[in-house]
Amino acid sequence: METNTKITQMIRALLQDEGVSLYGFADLRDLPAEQRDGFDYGISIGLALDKDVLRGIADGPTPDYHANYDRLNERLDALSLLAEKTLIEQGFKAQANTREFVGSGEVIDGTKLPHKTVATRAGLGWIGKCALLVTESFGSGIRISSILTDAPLEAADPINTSHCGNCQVCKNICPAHAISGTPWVAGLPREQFWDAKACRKTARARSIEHLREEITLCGLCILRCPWTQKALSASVPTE
Ligand code: B12
Repeated sequence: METNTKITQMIRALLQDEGVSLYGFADLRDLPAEQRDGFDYGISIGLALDKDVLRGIADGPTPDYHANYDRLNERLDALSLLAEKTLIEQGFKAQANTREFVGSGEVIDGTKLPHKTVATRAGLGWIGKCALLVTESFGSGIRISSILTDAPLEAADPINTSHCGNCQVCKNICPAHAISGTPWVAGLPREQFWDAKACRKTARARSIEHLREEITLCGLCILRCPWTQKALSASVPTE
């Protein structure tokens, strides 16, 4: 089907009006149809973490970090549902991959179509050695969500290789030793370069110690990433 400039422009205008920090359109047809629920296209949206809140987590997750985390999650779900509604009103099929629909990190260990996959397919960034999406504008200091659709959006070129180079900062500071240092390429299984169990265990311990709460917050790999540091020192407005 021909890409449709009209719907692409409409969604662009919607997301810009809503003040989304980062967004992109992905052609998902290279992925197995089952993994993408039969949808050919995806929209990746991102909201930057608050800079001051992020600067404050060097010694451990803070109540402000938890509050920012929750607020951005709520907003990402609302924006995903708004984009879904707009696409359906224009006669297309759409599915907002909200936390309610795909689950959240507190209860599951993985989803069949991670938001990060839609983000790299949309050219928003690469996967860092810490297994997070790293972007040029915000580093990994960004929370993301995704919407699937059959609207033939004008998709970006995907990013398939790491831009981390020889940097080992996240590996050296990760309190869970979850990061092997192996650079990501598209398709490399998570387990071959990053230990989710170690991350979850240590993040939980740090959250209990600093927040007295049974949640999975740490964020040191986000804060210390040189790309995040570059964004923190730049004058790019956050949400
Ligand atoms: C389950 C989960 C967890 C689990 C497991 C994490 C994991 N990486 O799997 C635990 C509890 C450990 C966890 C921890 C954290 N999480 Co968490 N988590 C999730 C959740 C709900 C599902 C992730 C999933 O499906 N994992 C399965 C594996 C296989 O996929 P993945 O690692 O996420 O992504 C891989 C694919 O995208 C693949 N990939 C990328 N491009 C392509 C292209 C192709 C062709 C292919 C084949 C593959 C591929 O490479 C990625 C790396 O392995 C997502 C939200 C979502 N629905 O996506 C949030 C999410 C990944 N978490 C997030 C965050 C911020 C964290 C923490 C930093 C928490 C904190 N704030 O302190 C830590 C650190 C996580 C880390 N370093 O990745 C953010 C990441 C944002 C970003 N910039 O990347 C997300 C996206 C939530 C959000 N709304 O923003 N989390």
